[in-house]
Amino acid sequence: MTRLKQNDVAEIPTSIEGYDAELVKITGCSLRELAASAVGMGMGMSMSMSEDYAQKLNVAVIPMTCGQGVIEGFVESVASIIGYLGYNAVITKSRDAGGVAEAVQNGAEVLFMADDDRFVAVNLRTGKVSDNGEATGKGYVAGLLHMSNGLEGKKVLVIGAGPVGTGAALALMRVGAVVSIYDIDLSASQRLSEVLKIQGYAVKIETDLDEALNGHCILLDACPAAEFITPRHISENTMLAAPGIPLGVQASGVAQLSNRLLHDPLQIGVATMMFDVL
Ligand code: 2YG
Repeated sequence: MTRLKQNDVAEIPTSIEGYDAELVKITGCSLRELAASAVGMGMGMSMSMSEDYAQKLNVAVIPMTCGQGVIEGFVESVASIIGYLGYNAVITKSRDAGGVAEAVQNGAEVLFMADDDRFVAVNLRTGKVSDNGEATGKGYVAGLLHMSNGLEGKKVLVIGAGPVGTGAALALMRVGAVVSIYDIDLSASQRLSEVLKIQGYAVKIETDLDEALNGHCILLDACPAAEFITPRHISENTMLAAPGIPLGVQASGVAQLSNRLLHDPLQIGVATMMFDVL
């Protein structure tokens, strides 16, 4: 998982409305609709749940100083995304254990916190836990589903067999996509293939990235490499879902893809985590 930098998240709180308008243009869904569909909630249930639920539900976002420490703007961005969805999100004054204690004492029901390895949301009342990697994978598949008017029987290439790629592959199998996996580490692809086989799903393992990119129009970039997708991999049918930073496609490719590119540093993952723990 790539560590975000301050300038990856600095604008999120002030640009969330514009971001959502862009998301509607690309997927036809708002952030709330997309996250709700990612966790299998019909709009009715999630709207009603989130309407009356929103006023009451208290969410705390807790800065964590361990490892490489806090990222300037990270908790502010997480809180602004949750607030935009209609929930009461508060950043704790204290950090780490003190922040957890403060959140619980102030009656928070859902906690969001991230160290260098895990970014989780926990629902103290139900015990539900949502991991950012898996939630991001699910959220981006929901986006692809809306962008492609259904993925049943369609070939999708997942690049990266880590937490995001795993969440995405599982969500893709559930909607009937024909999934291929590429990871620079073949054993990671094999492990993911095993996980999916246990759940009754068969995937194809790709061993040559260039060949795999040339053989697929629907791509889900779940790997930390930058700019490995070049214009010659992109046709007018190419659709790219690219969660997080860095973006795997070169600037010229971004222009070619225009609104067939779904990409953000944090929003879809956080919004899906929120609905995941409701
Ligand atoms: O509390 C803080 O400010 C820091 N302890 C947050 C550290 C987050 C580190 N993780 C990442 O930057 C990413 N894995 C977060 C999720 C990326 C979403 N695609």
